[in-house]
Amino acid sequence: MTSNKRPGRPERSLQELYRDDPERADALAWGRRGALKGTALTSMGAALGAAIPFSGRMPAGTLPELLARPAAAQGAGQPAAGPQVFRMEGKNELILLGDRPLVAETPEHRLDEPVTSFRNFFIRNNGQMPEPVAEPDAWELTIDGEVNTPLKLRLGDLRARFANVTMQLQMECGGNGRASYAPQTRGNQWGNGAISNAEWTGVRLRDLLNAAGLKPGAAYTGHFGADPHLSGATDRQAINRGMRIAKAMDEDTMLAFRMNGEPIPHIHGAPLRLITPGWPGSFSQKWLTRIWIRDKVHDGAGMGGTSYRVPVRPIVPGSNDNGASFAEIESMPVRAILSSHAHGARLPAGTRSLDLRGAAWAGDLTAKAVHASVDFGATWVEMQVSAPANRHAWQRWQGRVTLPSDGYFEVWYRATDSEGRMQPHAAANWNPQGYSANPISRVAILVG
Ligand SMILES: Nc1nc2c(c(=O)[nH]1)N[C@H]1C(S)=C(S)[C@@H](COP(=O)(O)O)O[C@H]1N2
Ligand SMILES: [Mo]
Repeated sequence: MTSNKRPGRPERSLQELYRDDPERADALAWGRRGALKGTALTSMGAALGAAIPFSGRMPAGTLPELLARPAAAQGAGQPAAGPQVFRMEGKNELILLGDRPLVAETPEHRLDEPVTSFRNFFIRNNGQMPEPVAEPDAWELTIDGEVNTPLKLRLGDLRARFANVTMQLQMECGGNGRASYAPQTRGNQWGNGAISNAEWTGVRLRDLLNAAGLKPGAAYTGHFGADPHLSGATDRQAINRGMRIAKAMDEDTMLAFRMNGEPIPHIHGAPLRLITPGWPGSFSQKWLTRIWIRDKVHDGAGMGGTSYRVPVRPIVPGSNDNGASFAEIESMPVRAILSSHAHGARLPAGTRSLDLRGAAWAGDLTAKAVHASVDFGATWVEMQVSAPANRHAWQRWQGRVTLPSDGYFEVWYRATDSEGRMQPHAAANWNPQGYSANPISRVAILVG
């Protein structure tokens, strides 16, 4: 505590500074050569509660993750500093991001099941919840617009008339990872937990579209659900998105009526929902009542402008842009989660290896590799990545890393997609609504 030119700052304020002004915090805490200054090292060590064995390998400008993101944000710390918890019968505690509409994220380490259970399934509503129906088989679905024979089908008929298929399918919110954007964008500040991989049973959308007969001009779908708009206005949709016909005709795009072998839970879209795997979750309309086939790009709620659209040429982070020249997000980018260890986990003194596991996925592609590092990215260990259960299912990964001593470590983990694209070091292609952030993830581990 000798060569510090700053006035005596209590350690807590360093943590606050990291949160409020990371650039200034880094400028104060880090030397130009990327080594910690003595005083800052002491402060950080004290704030973290442990020495940092690999501090010499921390790239300049790197915030210790436990300071930037207190462990309570993943449900592992003290409730006082933590986020609001969402409790619902049958579910583990979720992280409440919003209550009107209801938005709740799964803590990343809870996504440790190969098939995501109801207990650990995230929730993203844009409107109010519709009333549950007494007779699911009487639920009606309309397919109209650019078709030769409009269809009006009851769920019972739909199930009996078309081939039933069962698949594990990833469904990820387009805003997953949004909290990693700097500057912060508007929207729910998701960490990595807006991802699911349940086993869905239903019928292929393409079978229905073939039965209805697409007209030559059929270009897009438009999806309608029974959930009322937040305002209660009956002429407005809570969300009303649509996709290119090619994705609607993909053999994995499903009208689902069962999730993990049971009727779909009400909150996840009972009795009938779309599952459009690998694309933003907003394409997976819940409480589905109608699919309108359009002869042009659908223009409902959540379409156009900056909604689910990202710059084709990067824009200045934080700037305004009406999104007119942006492109629709289709296949989601490659990403990995770590489910074996919670952020901020404390392990017994003497622990010298970590058995890591998690999941990886890459939209319509697959993950061909996952690497993990415990020395701030200086060296990486290749993990074993399993094949997906079927196309559009996530892939589980596992592997072991070794530690040289007790202390503060960070597990960095990143996936590479089947076309060789790797998760970037920081959230890229900043956009006003914060979609498609997939930077390398970091989880802090304290040994001893
Ligand atoms: N009818 C309807 N469908 C919807 C939504 C909605 O608000 N209403 N939200 C969408 C969004 S943005 C996502 S990410 C997923 C979330 O599905 P879940 O709540 O089952 O996790 O549903 C999509 N389908
Ligand atoms: Mo979403």
